[in-house]
Amino acid sequence: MNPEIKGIIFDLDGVIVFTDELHYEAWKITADEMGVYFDKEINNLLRGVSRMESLEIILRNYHGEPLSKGEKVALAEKKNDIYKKLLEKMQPSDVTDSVRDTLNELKRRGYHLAVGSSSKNAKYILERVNLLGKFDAISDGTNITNSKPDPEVFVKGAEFLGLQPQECLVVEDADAGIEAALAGGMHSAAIGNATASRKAEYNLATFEDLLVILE
Ligand code: B16
Ligand code: MG
Repeated sequence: MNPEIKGIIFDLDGVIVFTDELHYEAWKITADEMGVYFDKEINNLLRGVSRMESLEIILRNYHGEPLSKGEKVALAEKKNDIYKKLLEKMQPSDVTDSVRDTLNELKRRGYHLAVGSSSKNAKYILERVNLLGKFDAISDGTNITNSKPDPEVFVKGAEFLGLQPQECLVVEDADAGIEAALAGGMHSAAIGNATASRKAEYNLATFEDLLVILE
């Protein structure tokens, strides 16, 4: 237990919900149409990375005529249209009982809860899974200019909660997100993919482990 921690800022994709498979499907269709090689390993590099930066990573395997800024924006929009169609299928049962019960318990213990996500679709996703009302603040891709590992999304999240960075714990599944939390002067807890690098202050085996470190 760290008495300094008053707020928890959760990354969305890979922590609260698992939209990485839907990102993969949408990028795969877009890349296939362009004849660009794309697989799950490359998709892993896109965790926590903004849409346009994700496109740049995918285009490392593009060997055609140089693309203009407008063409790149059109490709990113095309991917997002496919992704949004896939998101329409999301429903409350896509959030595990473990996540829902843990959020409820953290709220009961008096913690302020926020989301800190690179996604511009964060609010829509939270609405689909009926979690929007659970968070006191949302900081997402619509209110930032620099994406993770820049700390901006979490610094804004702390501001929205009315807390100092050192009063917040960031929960992240991406190394870039843990680096962002460290750069922002926040406490950090890694889950899933981000645990391997051991960069975070805490490593969570399961989401409900949060209740142990915040006992
Ligand atoms: P969008 P997070 C991130 O969400 C995803 O992990 C990443 O793959 C995606 O490119 C990014 O959001 C932007 O998403 O295209 O919906 O704006 O992990 O930061 O919650
Ligand atoms: Mg993530």
